[in-house]
Amino acid sequence: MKEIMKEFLQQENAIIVAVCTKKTDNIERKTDEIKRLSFSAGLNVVGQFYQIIKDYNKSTVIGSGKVAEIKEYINSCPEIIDVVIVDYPLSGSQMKNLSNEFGVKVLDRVGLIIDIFARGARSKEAKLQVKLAQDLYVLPRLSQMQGTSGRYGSAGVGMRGPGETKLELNRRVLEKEIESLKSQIEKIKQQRQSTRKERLNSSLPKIALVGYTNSGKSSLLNTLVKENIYADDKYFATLDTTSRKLFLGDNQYAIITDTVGFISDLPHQLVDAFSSTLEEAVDADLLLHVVDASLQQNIDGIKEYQLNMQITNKLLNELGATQNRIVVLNKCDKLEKPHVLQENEVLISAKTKRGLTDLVNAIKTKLDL
Ligand SMILES: Nc1nc2c(ncn2[C@@H]2O[C@H](COP(=O)(O)OP(=O)(O)OP(=O)(O)O)[C@@H](O)[C@H]2O)c(=O)[nH]1
Ligand SMILES: [Mg+2]
Repeated sequence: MKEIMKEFLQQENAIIVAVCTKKTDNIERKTDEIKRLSFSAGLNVVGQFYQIIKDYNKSTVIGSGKVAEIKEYINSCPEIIDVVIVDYPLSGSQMKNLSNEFGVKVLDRVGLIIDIFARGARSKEAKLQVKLAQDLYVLPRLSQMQGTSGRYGSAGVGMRGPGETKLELNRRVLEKEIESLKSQIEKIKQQRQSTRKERLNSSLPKIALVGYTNSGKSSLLNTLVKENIYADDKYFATLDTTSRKLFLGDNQYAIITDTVGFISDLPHQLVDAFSSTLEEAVDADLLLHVVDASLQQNIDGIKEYQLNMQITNKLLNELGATQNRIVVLNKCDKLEKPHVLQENEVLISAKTKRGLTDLVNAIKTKLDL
């Protein structure tokens, strides 16, 4: 009966395990974020656990007591559990050990984020980049994943998208595929650079929308250019770069670009694979750093939206983005208390359109128009 129900629903059931290693880690935020990531990967979260790690267990990361507790839950749960998501980077052997203990597939945060990207990739370039990220993720784990009694061999979370068949491959073939993907991506990059030159020649100033995932970048672009680009209440709704012409009044225009969102611990495989897209996106005259200002929860002395800003700034620095920026505090319609604006900040709502005139004026000032 359980099997019939599951086949009917076609949604995988997951258990999530939040792992805190630092005093500063906030369990609630970690749990909430891994839950949202799981939801964005189409998973049905049926159980949640957490562990604060002091003495790190080399073979399973989480302690044996916690492993036993989760195992017990899986065995007694009326639902069939398909996957356990551990919010910690796992090596191949740790994945294998945990998977053998639980009797189900085990995925870490990196694998989960790559899976969300794999589900969402639409353009040829995004698909190649995701496939490269998947291959880079699987390569050091290949033998262990193959050795886990076929648990990773089937479809489902962690196995979907452009890289579906890779577990049948041997190491050498996978390495060759990685080289081929890199050269295909490089070719597309060169093509992009020549169209970029054409765009630069058009001499319009360039603006890039950057920020934490789900902050409202695509919604803002839609509001500004009156379009209907995909925006959704889930993580990583946008994976492709979209550019539009933005009217700033008085016969003045700019090119505005929306791109993939950031998150804490964005897998380096994804940053590497998407580097050309990310670099191009942030290579603008002006950055609009979009922030979900409604995330007001206090996390160890700092508000959640400020923490997201710090994470975005760190990633921007790593990408070498140093240019002018405006901090766009979005979702002000959800704010309960008035916000005291700092220098370079604009308060808006992409939903209700509040503050848009202030934003356009700030853009014009920064661009010297
Ligand atoms: N209340 C409110 N919701 C908003 C506002 N702007 C965006 N949202 C909602 O926030 C969610 C995320 O919006 P997106 O525009 O997809 O966010 P994004 O930054 O493009 O996200 P990714 O592409 O996933 O990185 C959607 O459900 C939007 O409807 C706003 O001003 N107010
Ligand atoms: Mg988006």
